[in-house]
Amino acid sequence: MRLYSFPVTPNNRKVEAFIRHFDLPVEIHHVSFKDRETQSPGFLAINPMGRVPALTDGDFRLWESNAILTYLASVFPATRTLPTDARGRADVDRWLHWQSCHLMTAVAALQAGTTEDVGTVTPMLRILEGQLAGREYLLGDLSVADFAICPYLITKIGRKLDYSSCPNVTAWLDRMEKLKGFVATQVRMPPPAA
Ligand SMILES: N[C@@H](CCC(=O)N[C@@H](CS)C(=O)NCC(=O)O)C(=O)O
Repeated sequence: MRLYSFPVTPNNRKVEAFIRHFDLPVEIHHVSFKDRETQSPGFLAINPMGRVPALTDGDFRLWESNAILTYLASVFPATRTLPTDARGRADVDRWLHWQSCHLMTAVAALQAGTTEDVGTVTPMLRILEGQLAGREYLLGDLSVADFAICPYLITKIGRKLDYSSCPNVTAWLDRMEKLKGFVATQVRMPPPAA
């Protein structure tokens, strides 16, 4: 298996963190945007959207980060991160769709500077706060939903949001950042030139 990725964005980090957390046998290839690698005919044959992440597994080609997460969790069931009963699976899907339809849009607008209004993100933090009450992870046990959602909130902008009324979210983010996969995918800035 081969993952095409770019290390600094949440959509890519969620998948890389998952692979590195569970030491999955997936080769990680960092694409070069500078060389327009994602617009090359070879890459467009893998993902016609010309975006990363994308995964190849033999002749199977998969794109969309959350589809990649659930595929990896299915192929490697020892990760125990994707419930197989109908309700458990629907619960995971709910949070994955929520992330891609709502959380990503709101955080991306802040990141792009389109808005400085955190008013759309704050109610989402409250929803997470309620969900995390009495739970260590979003669904109780660690699941792909945690990997999908947390990278948006541990970006530079995400960390600047006001978590003062969300102690459960704060504790969860601290817990997530300490996971092996997230430690391994931290972007370390080069030291300032002397
Ligand atoms: N919904 C997609 C989003 C993929 C996406 O937008 N990837 C960005 C990086 S986070 C990208 O490849 N951008 C390059 C471009 O638009 O040319 C997913 O979750 O995988």
